[in-house]
Amino acid sequence: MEQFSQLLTQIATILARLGVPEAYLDSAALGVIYILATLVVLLLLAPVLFRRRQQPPVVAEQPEPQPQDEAVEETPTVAAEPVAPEISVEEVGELAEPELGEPAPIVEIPVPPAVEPEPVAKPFPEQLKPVAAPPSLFERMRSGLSKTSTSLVGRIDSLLRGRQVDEELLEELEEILITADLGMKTTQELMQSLNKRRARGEAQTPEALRTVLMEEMRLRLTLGASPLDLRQAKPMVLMVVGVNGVGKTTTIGKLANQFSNQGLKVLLGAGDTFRAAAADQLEVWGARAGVEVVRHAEGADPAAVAYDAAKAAVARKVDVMILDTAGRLHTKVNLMEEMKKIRRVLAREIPGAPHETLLVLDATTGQNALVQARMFKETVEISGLVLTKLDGTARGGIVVAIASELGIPVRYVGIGEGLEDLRPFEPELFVRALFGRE
Ligand SMILES: Nc1nc2c(ncn2[C@@H]2O[C@H](COP(=O)(O)OP(=O)(O)OP(=O)(O)O)[C@@H](O)[C@H]2O)c(=O)[nH]1
Ligand SMILES: [Mg+2]
Repeated sequence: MEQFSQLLTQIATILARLGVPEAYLDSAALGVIYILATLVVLLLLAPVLFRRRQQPPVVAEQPEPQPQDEAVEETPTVAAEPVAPEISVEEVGELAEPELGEPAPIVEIPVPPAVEPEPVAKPFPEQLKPVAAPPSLFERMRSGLSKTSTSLVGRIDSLLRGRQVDEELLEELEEILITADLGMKTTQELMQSLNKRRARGEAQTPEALRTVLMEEMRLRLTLGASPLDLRQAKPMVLMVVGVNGVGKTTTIGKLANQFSNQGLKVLLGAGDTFRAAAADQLEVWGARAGVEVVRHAEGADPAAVAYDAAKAAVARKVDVMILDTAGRLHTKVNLMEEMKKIRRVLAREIPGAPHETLLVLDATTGQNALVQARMFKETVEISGLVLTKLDGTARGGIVVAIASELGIPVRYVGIGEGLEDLRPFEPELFVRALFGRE
């Protein structure tokens, strides 16, 4: 109290010096003290009021408040979050406090970036993303042959597991080979070779027998195999023949794309004038591969298309000309004669043409493909084979039968509908993929 009256006296003295009349000195000094006291109180309260204004306005928007104990369960997930070191204990307390009793307060809290599940250090996601390596040729072939591999090699492996190599086992093996479309003739030849090698002391264990079988198949596939040589003529003329729906046009599209990617100039002839859609289909493939297509109207003479395509191939100095033809059965004499006429026209325009007549066979037809090939071979000259749709069949053993029985090289195999799914036939790769070992 004494200090207060001293303070009052000091303020009164200052006010007197400032010219305040003596009659008002006491009340003026009291007024000054009142103002000072108010300012001090306001200064003390200011931080609290300021922080309250910064609170998120979620409280009013929330529906039914939750019971206190539920909210208490949620609160520690924020307060105890160890990955938010930037938040001081004080701040966490303040943030969590008004949300107590709210159903989903955590969503509203401005959580610092370190709490996010996605790491902040992700500035160049595209660059950091691992690029999947394209499947190797082996992998591609293996997946294309998976059905045949399961039915043929899968069955052989089950047969050999835990068994001794004896007559009974060999009989069962023979049965598997025949039913996997290797055919009677090829199977018997294979078994004879196996028995000869067993007599020489080879193939005594199941594993050794598997290896010998693999070698014998590879031998048969390799015998007549020779890749197509595109440099034997310019323009090199390919004529593609076969029964309906075996994959002629698709094969031509894939070939055009591959040759063109190799830097060769390619031209396609739409020799299937039987239906307009056939030329349209070839044009789609031509556009995809970026190569030109010579076509006529529906119903036109295919020999006339062959003539125009040959002329254009020479004039435009193309490297490879591929002629599509309508699907035909070898039994239709007029259609087979038509094919001979096309060949004559081509030969007149380009010496030696067609340099390659590719017979396309659908592997899913199994032994039927072998029969078709024999029939075609009797009527026209066939210089190479394409076996399509191996991906869609368990009857891929037919390749071994065809390679060893026909004496015509298998040039390509189709293992899918994609542009890259036509592969030059490589016996070594084929057998390894079939037997599932790289
Ligand atoms: N899965 C698979 N399908 C193929 C393959 N080759 C061709 N095809 C499909 O077989 C069908 C017939 O193919 P096309 O090329 O039209 O057969 P085409 O011999 O020209 O038929 P036509 O002109 O009617 O005689 C199409 O659906 C192709 O996508 C292959 O290797 N694998
Ligand atoms: Mg076609």
